[in-house]
Amino acid sequence: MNQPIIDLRSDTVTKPTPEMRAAMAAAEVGDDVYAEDPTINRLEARAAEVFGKEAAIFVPTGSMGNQIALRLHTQPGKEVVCEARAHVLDWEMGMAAVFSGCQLRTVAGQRGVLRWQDIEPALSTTGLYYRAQTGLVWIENTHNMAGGTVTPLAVMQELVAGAHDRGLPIHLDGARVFNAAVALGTDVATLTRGFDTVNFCLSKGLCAPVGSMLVGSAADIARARSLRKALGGGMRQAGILAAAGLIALDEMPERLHEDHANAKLLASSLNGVEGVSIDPAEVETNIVIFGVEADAAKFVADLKAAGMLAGAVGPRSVRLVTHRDVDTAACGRAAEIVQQVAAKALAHA
Ligand code: TLP
Repeated sequence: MNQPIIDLRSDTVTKPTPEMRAAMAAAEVGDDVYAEDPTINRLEARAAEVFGKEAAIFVPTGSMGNQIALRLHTQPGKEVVCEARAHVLDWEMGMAAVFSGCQLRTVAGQRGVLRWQDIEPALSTTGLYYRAQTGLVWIENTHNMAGGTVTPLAVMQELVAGAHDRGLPIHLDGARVFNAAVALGTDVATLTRGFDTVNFCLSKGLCAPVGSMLVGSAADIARARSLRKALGGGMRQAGILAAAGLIALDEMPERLHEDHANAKLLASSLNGVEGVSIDPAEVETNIVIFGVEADAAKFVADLKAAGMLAGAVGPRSVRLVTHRDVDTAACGRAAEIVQQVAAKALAHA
């Protein structure tokens, strides 16, 4: 019997759970541009409560939530300081420039993790009239392209204090902030305390089909409604989506530790395999990035031919992301497939 293809390209590929589908079918809806969708209103209130912030807004994607935040906190001509491989830099289509007229100033973190001492020298806040001024500090936790790395709580607090001492707002791209909180054994309100805005995704490991949330002060979220409309994100009876989002928010974080365990299993099975480089100790959440001694795009194509999907995230690096729809047994099979493909690649080298 043919095995189903094992899809580890991203946790974005998760399908809504049966409970989500039932809740979606039964969702009470209204026109959200008039703020009349009761299910969206409930989701926004709940997200604000979970994060300990004043307000929240439902947006179609994490990219939109991030871009609204960037615009909220800046003016054209400002700099946004972010990590060198931040999602906002690599995957958001240059929108910091297009939508907000800002440029990104990057700082390389330690495996994606920035400390305040890394950021401080990159700031420009002296008011020098011939130098672009820093408008915003941008943090990503977990850090995607660094391999799901976690910024610890004490560092998060140091970053908030450092930014605010310099009079700067600080935004968290927390697409996977629940993974970070689970890995640290804390809750998202504690982990994100003091951040002016936090963007998090319902549609990744939390399994909702669509949607992200931006949380922050009531004043910022009120302005965010106009910015969301400007980007074409004013949805109508999207309570159908929010119904799944409520389940994602309240019920799914508690199972993320399973994804983390599967990622560790993958990493330890690949450790020592010839042609693959990985340090299992560096796998902290649900993302596994390993080096290959071959062209990564070709390696990924060979994995596909052998029954699994992965992503090439560098010329010689491959990303696997664990999630609810790939169980432990399938992760074990995936590790075997990677081993076979690595052996084949070496034989042809
Ligand atoms: N990440 C996607 C791809 O875009 C790379 C993935 O498969 O991991 N912030 C971070 C840290 C993200 O990882 C992502 C998506 C986003 C923002 C954007 O979210 P969406 O895809 O909803 O716009």
